[in-house]
Amino acid sequence: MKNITFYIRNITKAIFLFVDLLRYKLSGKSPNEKYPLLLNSFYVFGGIMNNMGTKLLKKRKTNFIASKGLLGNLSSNELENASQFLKENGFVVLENVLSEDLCEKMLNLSLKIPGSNRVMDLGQNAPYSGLYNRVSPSSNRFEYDGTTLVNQPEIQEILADESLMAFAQEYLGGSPILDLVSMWWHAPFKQEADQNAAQWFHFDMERVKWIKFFFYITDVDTNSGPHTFIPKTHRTRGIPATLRRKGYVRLSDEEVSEHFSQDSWQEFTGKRGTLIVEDTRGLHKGKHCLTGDRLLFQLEYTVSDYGAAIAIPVLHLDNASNKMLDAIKKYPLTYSMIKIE
Ligand SMILES: O=C(O)CCC(=O)C(=O)O
Ligand SMILES: [Fe+2]
Repeated sequence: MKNITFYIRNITKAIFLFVDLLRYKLSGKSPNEKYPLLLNSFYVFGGIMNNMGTKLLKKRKTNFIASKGLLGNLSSNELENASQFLKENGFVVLENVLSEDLCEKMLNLSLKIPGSNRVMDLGQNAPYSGLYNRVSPSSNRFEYDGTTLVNQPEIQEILADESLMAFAQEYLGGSPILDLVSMWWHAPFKQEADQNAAQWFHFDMERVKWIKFFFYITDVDTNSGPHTFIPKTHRTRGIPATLRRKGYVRLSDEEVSEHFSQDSWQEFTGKRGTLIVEDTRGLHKGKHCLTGDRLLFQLEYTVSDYGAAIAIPVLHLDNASNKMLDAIKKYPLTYSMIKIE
């Protein structure tokens, strides 16, 4: 009886979500207040409503040139294999995507632009905004905001890259919209994994469908905070219901290992310039850092801006490189979640 009421209640919520997705498709307006229904439907149905929402909201594909840019060294066969691997496993690793020179420039940039501390669980550190102190970090995670980043020419090199858009589109099945630009340090401020710093396992769920590009800007070994993913958990019901139904929370290694043995966790060590493309609907974390540190740059592309409210980055035209300006002119939908002024 309890079970029947549970399903009736949640199927009703799924219907409300469907109506809201339809309303959004017709009006193009996302007031976001129905977003908790998307979360709820994921806990209960494990991605079925995300798949439906994707079909409904995805935009017609754009003609990108897949060989133009950072992934241009890969043959079309290699790109296809990488894409297939990503669909099957939820991640794919591509090495030497960023040049040494660009990584060095981004590393230097990270020490010149302001950012802020992620406040730790239990408030173990004080909030801080300013330049990063690599010698004496004051948080497990120090991060830069979207507006600061999109105005930097080094970052625009990556934002305007057509081969990344083509790769994202192949995965998403519709034209990609750039919806997150971020960069952060992992540092051994405290030796334990911090939940607030995304160092415990979790799934992301801000959109119906999205794909993340994680670029390592420093060399990453097992102690310096490698990104970690559990293969195939991005699939529909890939995360067991017992874990999903805990809600939008962080999960300890112990509870995750009851369902997925530690041997199956993919810990990505790699040289700077390495790119991990990942569907973070699957279980993942940034393993906490014990020694050294890690600088990571992240892009997210989505099929639709339906979902959680986020801060929209502002790009000042005076700061835009020619390549960036061309890309904005050519692909306005891709940059529709950046305010350009
Ligand atoms: O730092 C990482 O490797 C993962 C971060 C993450 O999962 C998040 O910010 O949601
Ligand atoms: Fe995450």
